Amino acid sequence: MKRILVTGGAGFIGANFVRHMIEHSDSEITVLDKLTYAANRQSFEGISEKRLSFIAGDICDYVLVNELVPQHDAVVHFAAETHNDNSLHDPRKFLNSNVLGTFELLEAVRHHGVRLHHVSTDEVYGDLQLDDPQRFTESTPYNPSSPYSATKACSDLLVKAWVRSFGIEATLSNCSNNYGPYQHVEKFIPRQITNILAGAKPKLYGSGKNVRDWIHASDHSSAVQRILEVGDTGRTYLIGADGEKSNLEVLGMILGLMGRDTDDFELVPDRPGHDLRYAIDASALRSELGWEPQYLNLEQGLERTIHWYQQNRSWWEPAKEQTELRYRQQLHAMK
Ligand code: NAD
Ligand code: TDX
Repeated sequence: MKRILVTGGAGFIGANFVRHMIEHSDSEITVLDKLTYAANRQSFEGISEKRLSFIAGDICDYVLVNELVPQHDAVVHFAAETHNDNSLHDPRKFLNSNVLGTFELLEAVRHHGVRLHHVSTDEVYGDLQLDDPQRFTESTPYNPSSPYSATKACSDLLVKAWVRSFGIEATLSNCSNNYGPYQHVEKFIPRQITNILAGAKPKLYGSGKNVRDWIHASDHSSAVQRILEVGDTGRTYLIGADGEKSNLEVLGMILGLMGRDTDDFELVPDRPGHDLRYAIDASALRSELGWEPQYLNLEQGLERTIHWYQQNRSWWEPAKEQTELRYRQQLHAMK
């Protein structure tokens, strides 16, 4: 697969994927990204223009999508509105980009006969109890909780329907919570790291008992590459790295690694409808495609991530104030 169109490549995981593919393949990449608040073109610094072209545009733009898709051997679809808290306050954008945008891409790959990989989330399965011995598998029924996860579930179902009804060549993946460099400061881990760096207290929702199953974005990238290269058409692969931790535990690690007391944070009101626990069983990906994650120790991965945010203040500082203002406005609207 020589020419790959990466939608949403200026966002967190898309940028990590582009960097991964530049290093681990000889593909030429085109990024199509609308440059929403979540995008950052600085994430491409240092990448040669011979390997990467950038198009600022919307996946909902029928004309643009139909011009770009046939120029590529595959589309890897990351573009989406991705933040649960935002979806509770302004869901319309989520319907447009996540559902209608995916529809436009599906129609384009159908008409032009191009391979698609659709990137999705474990949140489509809803949540698990803390003591449930089960983890999500590809046969877990869909049961999304938030407007964000409902739109991602909808986009997954569209892809499955286009495979069955029109025979498009597509694969899907549902991944657990990612962390690593280039993640927007609205998300849990970078928000807390940058709060500490900016002299503010970390903010923990509710009791902090909620569990997330953390995977480094470079491991997500290597899994997507493997699926793209050898995955079976029509299949869904769950991606995870056995990284379950409560939010309180993760925050404790960040505080400890940054030389603070582990109780030096603020409890803030909980997210409405807050999913309790996510957990992925990725054994099919490991046994069938031979994929293995490289980051097996969350504390070491967090240490590197903290170092990255310390060294790259110019990447995140411009978004910090606006993000915290948005959080204060959302809290006010909830009262
Ligand atoms: P992000 O918010 O950091 O980046 C999303 C990117 O998509 C941004 O650059 C934005 O400008 C672009 N975009 C949004 N709407 C667009 C549109 N209409 N047209 C073109 N570009 C558009 O998101 P992320 O965390 O990198 O997530 C990427 C994908 O991975 C999403 O599909 C998300 O559902 C999925 N995912 C994320 C996680 C996670 O932990 N972050 C876990 C599993 C799956
Ligand atoms: O300030 C905070 N304090 C806090 O306690 C924030 C921003 C979050 N949290 C909690 C809420 C969640 O339990 O931390 C956990 C992680 O929150 P987010 O980073 O908002 O991620 P989450 O809602 O779990 O969703 C993420 O993983 C799945 C991504 O944002 C999604 O795009 C992805 O699909």
